[in-house]
Amino acid sequence: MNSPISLPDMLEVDAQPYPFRFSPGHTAVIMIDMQRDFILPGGFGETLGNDVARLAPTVAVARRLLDWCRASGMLVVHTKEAHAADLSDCPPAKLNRGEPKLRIGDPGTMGRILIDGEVGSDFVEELAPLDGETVIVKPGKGAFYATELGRILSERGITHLLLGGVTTEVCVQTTMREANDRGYECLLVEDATESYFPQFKQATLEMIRAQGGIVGWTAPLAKIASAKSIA
Ligand code: C5J
Repeated sequence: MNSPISLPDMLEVDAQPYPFRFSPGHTAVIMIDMQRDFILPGGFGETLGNDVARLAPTVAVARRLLDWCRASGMLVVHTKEAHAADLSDCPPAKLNRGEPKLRIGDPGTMGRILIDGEVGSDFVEELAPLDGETVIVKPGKGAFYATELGRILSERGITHLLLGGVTTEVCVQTTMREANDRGYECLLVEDATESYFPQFKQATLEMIRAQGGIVGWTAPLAKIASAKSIA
């Protein structure tokens, strides 16, 4: 584990649609659903008919983002979309939607699809949480719905969020919109997020930062890593 380095009180990132300012001590990184079920063959993403290989390159960037945030002493939060073994937290509308090869709870090559505690629902190895980091298990797309996330952030005095993870237009965007409505200033790290549909990723980035940042900001990791210290 990296030892915390001393970072200035306020940083400015060259982001879109305009510079994003944040204090690492009041900022959390939220890494959304970097689970085998979405990233590896045999999981939930693939059962829905998606080409999961599209997500693989994001893993290394997400790791660099986490490491930068860890080194800055920021709060690190990992989310996973997963359900109780008895499916009591999975509404029929979610369970029965579409015509997947396997439904949530069915046995797959990595255990039962999208069930908490199964191998498939766990994080890819490179992005495993470190001791003491916060893990939120969420039954929905948004990380605030039916979870303790809001309470945890507010107890830690968090005002700003950096977001990454998968998939951009589903769980990541939903969480960013939930956070925006709760008053958080949010930046989505462009290359630390990915979608099965490149056009949906692009549209999401544009929607977020349109109209003067109606949902928030976006920037690639390189711009975060080269954030300027400001007085
Ligand atoms: C999806 C997610 N795509 N984590 N979940 O169903 O974005």
